[in-house]
Amino acid sequence: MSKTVKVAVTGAAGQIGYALLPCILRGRAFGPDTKVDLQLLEITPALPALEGVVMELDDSAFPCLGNVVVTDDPEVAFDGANWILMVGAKPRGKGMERGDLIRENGPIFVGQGRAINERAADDVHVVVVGNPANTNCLIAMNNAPDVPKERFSALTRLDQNRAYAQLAGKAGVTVGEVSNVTIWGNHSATQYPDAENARINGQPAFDVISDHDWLRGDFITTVQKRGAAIIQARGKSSAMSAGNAIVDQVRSFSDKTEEGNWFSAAVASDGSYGIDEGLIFSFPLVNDGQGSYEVVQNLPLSDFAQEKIQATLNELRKERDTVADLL
Ligand code: NAX
Repeated sequence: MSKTVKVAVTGAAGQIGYALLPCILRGRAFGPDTKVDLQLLEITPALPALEGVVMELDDSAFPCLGNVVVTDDPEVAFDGANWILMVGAKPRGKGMERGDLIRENGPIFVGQGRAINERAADDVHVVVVGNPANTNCLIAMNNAPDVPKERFSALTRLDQNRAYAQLAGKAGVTVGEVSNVTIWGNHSATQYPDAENARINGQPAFDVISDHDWLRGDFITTVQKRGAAIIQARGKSSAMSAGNAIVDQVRSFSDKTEEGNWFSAAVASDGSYGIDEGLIFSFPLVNDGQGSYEVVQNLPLSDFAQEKIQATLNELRKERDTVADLL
């Protein structure tokens, strides 16, 4: 193994953790020649289940697997971590509103944000998955003032992957022929999956797919509500596709973006497209492969698109107000 990376995963005994850890250890996230030291965080009652997951990791004989730490202390889990994948969060209970969930999970990200600030490696990157992902990320970032804001992102890659799959299916092509899809805004039902700037085999998606009502209607709502459709069908929320998307997002923040394409992730706004600075908002991004990324500028946005973006922005502003005391 040529190098070692320390990866902390929170909520590691949950169902996404179970799908994510093998993806990482098969070398997809950091390459087959990188040894991965895992630092797995859970709440105390879930530690026995997490021990069971570690037994399965051992039994998988992954050549990449280095040391494994199992803990219920964020300071231990984040110690020297180069990547922190924040999957752990309380699930939305029956009758709970989104606002209740935000207040329920917010404090977790205050404590864990502080632990990142104190203990993580200087080059740490953080990906927040636990919902409400954008606002949890905002809280963690604001409680880790010594870590550059650009190192924090919330997961909207699953939404992007869902949008790729929908467009490919409609056009009768493979997902590899789809590009330039953007998820704007919040990882929630207000997100705006943008087909107006998307391409299929290099051509505008609106030229390739003649059913424009679908592009402006069912395409958007299918992506927005895909999580609920999976729960309806499977009785459980997305886990395999979520684990896969987390690895995709890690890669996108590590590798140079393919020429002419971009990827979506929710990051601290730099004011681009009129989005409030510092708000965690999903944008089209390109990575230079040298450790920094930029928001793709000047994408044309129709009145329809602007209205959608305004709606998801309004939701994120409201979420920010709900947790103002935690920032
Ligand atoms: P699970 O309930 O299976 O697992 C969550 C795990 O987090 C549990 O094992 C729990 O013990 C642990 N946990 C709770 N509080 C913790 C804390 N303070 N510190 C450490 N661990 C803690 O949920 P799972 O299906 O794995 O989903 C995890 C999170 O991802 C949820 O919040 C879910 O809503 C969110 N999702 C986000 C997605 C995204 O695209 N951003 C998509 C998938 C997923 O729905």
